[in-house]
Formats: sequence, structure tokens, C-alpha cells
Amino acid sequence: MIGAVENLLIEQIRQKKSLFAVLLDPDTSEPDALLKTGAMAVENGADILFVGGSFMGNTHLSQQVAALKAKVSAPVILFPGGASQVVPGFDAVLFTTLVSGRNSQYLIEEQVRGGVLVKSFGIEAIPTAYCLINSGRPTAVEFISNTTPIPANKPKLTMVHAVAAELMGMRFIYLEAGSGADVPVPVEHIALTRKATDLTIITGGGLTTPEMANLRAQAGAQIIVTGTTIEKNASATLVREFADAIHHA
Ligand code: 1GP
Repeated sequence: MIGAVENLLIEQIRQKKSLFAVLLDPDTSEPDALLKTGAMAVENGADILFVGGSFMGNTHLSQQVAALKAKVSAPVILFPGGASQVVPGFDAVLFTTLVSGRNSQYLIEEQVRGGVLVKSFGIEAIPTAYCLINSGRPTAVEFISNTTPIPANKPKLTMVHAVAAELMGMRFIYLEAGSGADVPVPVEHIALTRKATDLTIITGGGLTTPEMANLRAQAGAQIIVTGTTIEKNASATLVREFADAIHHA
């Protein structure tokens, strides 16, 4: 069943065409960084806050998420690296399956462990295919997931994975270059996936400029994610520039 957050995102995409999501790292050193950066991002045009990373050693995350939700109107969505990262308090979770990989742990095992937690905590799940695309250097997600990314020059491979995911009932797809990637997902992967499916396309990894984000929104991505760039330079002006470039693509 499609939940309230997913419906809200679909409605916002209908109005704005593309949305800007800021990814917050739960493991930043400062305890109030999540709240500060999240609130600043939403004040300056971010439509969604994702929270997640490859590791999660933050035992206060639930309280921080509650504080963040009390302050911002945008949905706060968990983007987990595995089942152990499911904690209560989020508006929704991207319930991901690493479809580009052939590692059963990320195709079914983490989902079996995490699914019951998601249900027990009453978190809305957004079924999301996760496709890792080669971005030059090996990334943390490639290492941790022990999977081979789709070659950057093979957009058709991404497209066929997207078609399979859609037929399996997933509604969103995350085209990922990996956090801090040298090269973001090439636009051809987005454009071909857009042409072949009705999936809601999220893309992120290595987006360092508003222009890069704009090109990917133009290619058909409906949710554009930046993490590292805003983390390195938490400037209101930069957030506004990204939001403008994405909303006016
Ligand atoms: C990582 O796609 C996200 O999962 C964001 O990547 O940190 O490179 O913006 P960056």
C-alpha cells in the first residue's frame, strides 16, 4: 500500500517536477550537526531529508530525529545501509534492495531482518531498487556491499535492472554513484531508465555543483541527492543554488 509520505512526494514531484534531498550523515562528530544542517537545508529549499550512511554508530539517533522532525516540515526519511540501522522515529524508510549486485545479503537477508523492525516501529516503507554505478574509484558502498557496480558506459544494463525492479513491484529506484564519488551517475543511465519505466528516479553520489544536479533533473531524475558537498560546506547560499537548479530544470 502506498503511504502518506510516498503520496506527498508524488504530489510534490507533480508540482515541482524534481525535488532536492539532502543526505545527513548520522555519524558526524558534533551531536547537533544533524539538527543544524537539516534545519538549515529545509529553510533554504531542500524538500526531503535523508539520513543514512554505510555505518551507524550513533546511539542517540532516535532522539536527534525527533528533534529534527519537531523543527522541519520536510519528510525525514531513513536511507539505511543495513537492517541494524532501522531505528524508530522516521517518517519513512527507503526499503532498498541492491538489485545491481548479486550478493544475497543485500538482495534478501538484510530485508528479512530489517522488515520486521520497520513493521514493529510503524515506519512507512518505500520499496526502492538500489543500483550502484561505477564512478571511477571504488566507493565505500561497493566495498561494504561486496558487489560489482554497473559499468559507467553501459546505461542499458541499468535500464534492464530498472525494468526488472518495476516488474517486481518496486516503485522507486536509486541510481547511486556512491558517497563522495569522483564521477556522478552519467545522464544516459537516468534518461534510459526514465524512458523504459515509470519508477520514481532518485540519483546521488558525487554531485558537487548545481549544474550537475540540473542536468540530472533534466534527464528525468525526480529526486536529486547531495550529501558530502553540503556536509563540507554547510552554506545556505549553496543549498539555495542547488534547490533553484533542481526546481527550475
Ligand atoms: C550517497 O548518493 C548519496 O548515498 C550522496 O552522495 O555524499 O557524494 O553527495 P554524496
